[in-house]
Amino acid sequence: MVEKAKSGHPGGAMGGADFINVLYSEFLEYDPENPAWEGRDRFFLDPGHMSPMLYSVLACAGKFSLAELAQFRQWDSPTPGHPEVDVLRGIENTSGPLGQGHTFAVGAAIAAKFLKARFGEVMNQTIYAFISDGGVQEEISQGAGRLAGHLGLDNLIMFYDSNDIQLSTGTNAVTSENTHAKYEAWGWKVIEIQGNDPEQIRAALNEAKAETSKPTLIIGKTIMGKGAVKEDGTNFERQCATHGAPLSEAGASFEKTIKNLGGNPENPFEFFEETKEIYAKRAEELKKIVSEKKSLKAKWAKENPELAEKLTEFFSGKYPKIDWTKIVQKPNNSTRAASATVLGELAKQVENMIVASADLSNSDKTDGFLKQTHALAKGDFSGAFLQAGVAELTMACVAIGMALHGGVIPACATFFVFSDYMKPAVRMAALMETPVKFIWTHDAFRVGEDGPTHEPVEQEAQIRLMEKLQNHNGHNSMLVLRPADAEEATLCWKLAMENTTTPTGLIFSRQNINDLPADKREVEKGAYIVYSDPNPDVVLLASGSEVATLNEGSELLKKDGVKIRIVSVPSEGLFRKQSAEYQENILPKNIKRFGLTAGLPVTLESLVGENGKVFGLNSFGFSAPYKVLDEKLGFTAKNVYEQVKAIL
Ligand SMILES: Cc1ncc(C[n+]2csc(CCOP(=O)(O)OP(=O)(O)O)c2C)c(N)n1
Ligand SMILES: [Mg+2]
Repeated sequence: MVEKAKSGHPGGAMGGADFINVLYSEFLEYDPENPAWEGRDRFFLDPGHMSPMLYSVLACAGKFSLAELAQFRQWDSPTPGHPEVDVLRGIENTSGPLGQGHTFAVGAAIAAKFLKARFGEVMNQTIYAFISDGGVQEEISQGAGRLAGHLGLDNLIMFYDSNDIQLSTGTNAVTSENTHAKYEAWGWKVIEIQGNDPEQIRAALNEAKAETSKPTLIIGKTIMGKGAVKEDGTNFERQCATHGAPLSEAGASFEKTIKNLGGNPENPFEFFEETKEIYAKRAEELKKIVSEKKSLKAKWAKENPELAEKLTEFFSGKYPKIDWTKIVQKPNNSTRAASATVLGELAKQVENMIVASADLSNSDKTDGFLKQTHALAKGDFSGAFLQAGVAELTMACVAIGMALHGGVIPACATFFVFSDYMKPAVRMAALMETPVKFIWTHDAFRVGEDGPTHEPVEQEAQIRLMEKLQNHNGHNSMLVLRPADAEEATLCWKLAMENTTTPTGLIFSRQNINDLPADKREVEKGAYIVYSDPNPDVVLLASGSEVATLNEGSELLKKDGVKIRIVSVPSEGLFRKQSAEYQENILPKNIKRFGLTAGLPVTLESLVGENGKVFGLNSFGFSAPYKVLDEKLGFTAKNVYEQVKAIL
């Protein structure tokens, strides 16, 4: 595949192929007739560059044709360079950014435990992960390893393709850690094998499956570029050069290598007879395994009709039934506290929601949810809250893994400034169209005394870029909502729950906000008129708590006879999806605009345009009580008045 594409990564895939072949032909339980069957085992690949290995076993299992393999890395082919989630083809996750794939597996294993605690044996599955040297080195593996060990995820089996070679060097150039001891210290069972020996792979997988209290790491010592030979027939294995270049380019002979491996260099795209037999036999076995599991489930469903209905509902991925009238907000509250009110009700009404926090539950107010449930713990997955520890990227990937598993609705929370630690995962959630809810509180410099390290400035502009990036379905790849008061917070949460096709970011304030005078908050349009005089002279627009500041400033402007309109923009991305007519109604072209943002001015510049002005923050901020910062930085009614007067 790599040779034909003239690009790709053959070496790692050649070394890892033995493991994945044994896994798919003997262990992984799935339904060949119904790839989306919720009870299937899951396989999560971490090193996406080893995609040829995955596409190949999936081709053996009938999910790809040889012609599709030959289209590797080409325009519009189902075999892109790095695999992209496609459950119908057996691909559970998009992989490529090292470290994330195996962390998704940890999330999936948590979701599986959560569901098993509620539905019993019908949700008994094994989650497999495949990691390589790169993934082990990525910092996120610390979080994933810690959490999996701490929670005793005995349904998780991870194979470590330990070929001692990475992209530009041998691993010995960068690490001398004892990976075996490290995972053991985290509470894993660790087995070491020769990773190209099918007997040892089989034995290790059986041992791992029998484990009942810990996740298992199988360290497989594998051979990079297994079987590669040079033109003169001498060995060309364990060469760094085969990591990322076709064999012929790396210094091996493609023809001789194919021959050495038993293939036909004239026609390398071919199933060997024995391979066909192995996979045909597996297909028969799977039929039996699946029909047994399904009849067990049918019996269970008959005995537990309500549970069975619930299971179907959980896996429908649809917007759950929520009675929003139960949510009553206190006046003039912070939006994080308003979010806690919503979460408290969601905990009661949405039984398959799992909320996580990176050690900030009492600050990010996910404790509103936690108070109605309890944390997940080793041996007890009856709760619905994940204490993720201080590990934002891990938490984000775990939440994504839960969503990929299906059956649960994950949300995760931290301070907005630390969304920086999560951005690579947010991007993957957006690419994979996983509907994770990212809760970010302490939305602006008003964290005050904590100072510039904790004051988000450029974060809103940065995360809103994801609203402008389209996913494969041509939709905004993410929904980003920053509500302007407590009532808007409820409505934004409603939009987040209704959004089952992309991730949602919810940005909440730390400080209290005065309620807006709006009668009707049309947050679903992305922007709406909070207040308007007839024939306004100026439109004041903002998101979040700045809307309330505009409102205060407008009182001073009105005293001067200025006619104003105030617009709240919880989501520019959503607003831009409305009809041109709606957009024009809200922001008429011929009226001057003034934008106020606690973020970088660029956050609002495209909405305000040239015929107006944005007042924002151009620096990292300062350490002081937030009311002092409001004064010093100009986030006051008086400054709004002065700024607006200056442009009129
Ligand atoms: C987050 C991230 N950083 C860097 C890369 C680029 N990259 C791809 S593979 C690789 C190293 C691979 O080493 P290993 O995982 O051992 O794979 P092998 O060389 O054995 O195939 C690197 C640095 C990446 N894909 N993701
Ligand atoms: Mg390696």
